[in-house]
Amino acid sequence: MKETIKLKQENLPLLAAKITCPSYDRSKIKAGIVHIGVGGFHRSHEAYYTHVLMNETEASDWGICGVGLREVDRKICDTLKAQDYLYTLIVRHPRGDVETCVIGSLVDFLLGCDDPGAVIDKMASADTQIVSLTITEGGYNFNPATGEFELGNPGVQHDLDNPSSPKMVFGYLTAALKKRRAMGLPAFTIQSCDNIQHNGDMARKMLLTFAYKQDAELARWIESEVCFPNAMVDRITPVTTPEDIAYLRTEIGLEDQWPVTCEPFTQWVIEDNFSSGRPAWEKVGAQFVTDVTPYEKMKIRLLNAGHSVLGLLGSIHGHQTIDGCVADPLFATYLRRFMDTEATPVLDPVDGVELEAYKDSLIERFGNPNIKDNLARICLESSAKLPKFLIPTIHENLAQGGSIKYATLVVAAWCLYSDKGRNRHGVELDIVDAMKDELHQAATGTADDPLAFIRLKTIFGDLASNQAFTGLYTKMIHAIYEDTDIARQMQKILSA
Ligand code: CS2
Repeated sequence: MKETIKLKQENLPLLAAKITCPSYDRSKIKAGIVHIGVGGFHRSHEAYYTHVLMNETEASDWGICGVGLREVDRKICDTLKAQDYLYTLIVRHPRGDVETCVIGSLVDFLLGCDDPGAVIDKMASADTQIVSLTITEGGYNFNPATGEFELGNPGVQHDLDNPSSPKMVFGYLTAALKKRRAMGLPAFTIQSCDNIQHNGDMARKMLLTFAYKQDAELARWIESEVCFPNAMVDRITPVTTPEDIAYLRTEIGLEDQWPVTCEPFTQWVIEDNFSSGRPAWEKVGAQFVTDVTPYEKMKIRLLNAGHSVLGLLGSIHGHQTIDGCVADPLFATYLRRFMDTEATPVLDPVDGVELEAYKDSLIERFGNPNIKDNLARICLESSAKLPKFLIPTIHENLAQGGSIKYATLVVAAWCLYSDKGRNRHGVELDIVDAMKDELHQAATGTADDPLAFIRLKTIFGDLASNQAFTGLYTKMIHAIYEDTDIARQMQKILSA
């Protein structure tokens, strides 16, 4: 077997002959950013931009200290630590060319469940100017229908009772800000990188609700001192597979236990609203704007919703991946029709963006055959995603008398998916969702009451009392329960 080199700081000089490595001196980097939620997306996006910035300019104040709050984060913590926080980014182009580079912007990692005080101290240190988040849509702890903070969550009660050993992100942020204020340090920026429209405003609202419960005076300080820039983030990043690890071993002779694979496309549009300093990410492709609203709406309602459309319909049909779906002409046509007739009419114009070209590019990106983006990842936590990605499009079209049939079939398919948990061939589906039991419970009522699923108010709001919706939805429910061949139903809708 070919000899391999372990990914570690001391091996970088050896590795530099085989793969692009950081050109900056990592020993001089200070962690100006603390990032909570070091998944594949953070590593292909914010950490990547920051790494390129360090390669190209003097930016040694902006290293990243990764943070995981829970036991499930132990694996990434241990893996990165054993590699001096280095990892490889594998960028796969549609035609097969592959670019690889070692990313060096992560310089530390702390695990909250082991030592909450260490995480709070790190956030409260004078070096930290930004705390950024990729905690997923569900991590914001909002009620999907009302958008309000869920005070009833037992984790919230725990954090209110134990301010110095919190479990949830808002408990940590509040504790760290309290400490900074007491030390006379300026507030840090809280920078959300999740797929939520107005993600900064959402983070602000959730944090303030929590902080007011804990300490009203501190909450008022947070309200006036902390900036929460809204941002649109984009780079398709599938789950790392054993093949990715094997690829580096055999092609490069590099031993990396947790690389990240992603597509070549990347975009980051950020509102220039920071509490203190920020990296000059605009030098490496990020766009700073005064209002991110049209960009984020366009991306969430077309890309993320498009993913969910393919994810749910494709899962029932038996497709495995997003590129597998768009290689199927029926699914590709259905997706484009959804985008053109339902998503686009409720979007606002975006300066400098031609929507037709944007949609063309999305379908091309989805079709990248070297990005095997599994539908299980796409359908993960649908209960937190659909209320942000898809259901608002239905509401807005209902309000203006627009088409809803393409999106409505997706909701009906979600009911069938939650009810049976199997695809049309009877193969069990890998469903991961914080509301899995409630969704299943509601969906099983469909046989007696076709609207049982959409009566879940926390997700659907008052959709069950909208007759224009329920009439169509009921028909679709009957149709797919009688004939689970979802492709036939899609075909019928396309030709109606
Ligand atoms: C996906 C996103 O989670 C999802 O459902 O739509 O992770 C998507 O791949 C990213 O937002 C792309 O930027």
